[in-house]
Amino acid sequence: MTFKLHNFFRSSSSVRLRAALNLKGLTYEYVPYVLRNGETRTPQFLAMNPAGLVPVLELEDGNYLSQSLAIIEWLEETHPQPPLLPHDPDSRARVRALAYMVACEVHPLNNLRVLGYIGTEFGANEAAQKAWFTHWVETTFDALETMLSVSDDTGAFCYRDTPTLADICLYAQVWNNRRFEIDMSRWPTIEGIFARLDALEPFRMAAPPAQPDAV
Ligand SMILES: N[C@@H](CCC(=O)N[C@@H](CS)C(=O)NCC(=O)O)C(=O)O
Repeated sequence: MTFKLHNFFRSSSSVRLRAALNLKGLTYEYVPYVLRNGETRTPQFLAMNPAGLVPVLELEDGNYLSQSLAIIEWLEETHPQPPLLPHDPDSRARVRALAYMVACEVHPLNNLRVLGYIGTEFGANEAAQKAWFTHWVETTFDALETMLSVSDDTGAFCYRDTPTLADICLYAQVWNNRRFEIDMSRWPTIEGIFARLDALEPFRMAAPPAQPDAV
């Protein structure tokens, strides 16, 4: 199966999807968009995803999938190996909870259009936008650090010793944090997990600097 991945090198939801595709050994054609130039607001892009957001995964049959977590769950169903979720329901719920903490509680408050909106509508300058970004990262990363540091389920990665959906979301968010120079030493467990993920080829190759449109 040949996929076309409509995405942007620095987009953390794109990092998530690239990591999932790489972990499952799936190849894809890389189609880049420059978000700041409005390239996801064109009629052609909106026909693929009316929300005007990357990533979009174009399938061989011409179908377009949007929302990184929905796409990753689709991959999990259609290409189950290696699994990105544990087997038993309790563990799956834990992994999803860790993943959603990043994907639902940090990222939506801190993405480009939100930072742009608080800038244009509420006069938040660069320093204020950074303070906003940092606040929402700290709020959830403090909780994540506690959840990960006290649990016997935490291993080399968020759940034992094999990467899961939780690691995919965490890895992508830490790259975002780096852009805003967030001090990661406040969260030693997360810092350790990130370093171990970053040593793995499927993650390293999904990271922003490894992409063809990286600047
Ligand atoms: N929940 C969506 C988030 C998608 C999203 O926010 N994408 C960002 C890049 S990470 C985007 O396209 N931003 C363009 C904009 O904010 O205008 C997902 O997981 O796919």
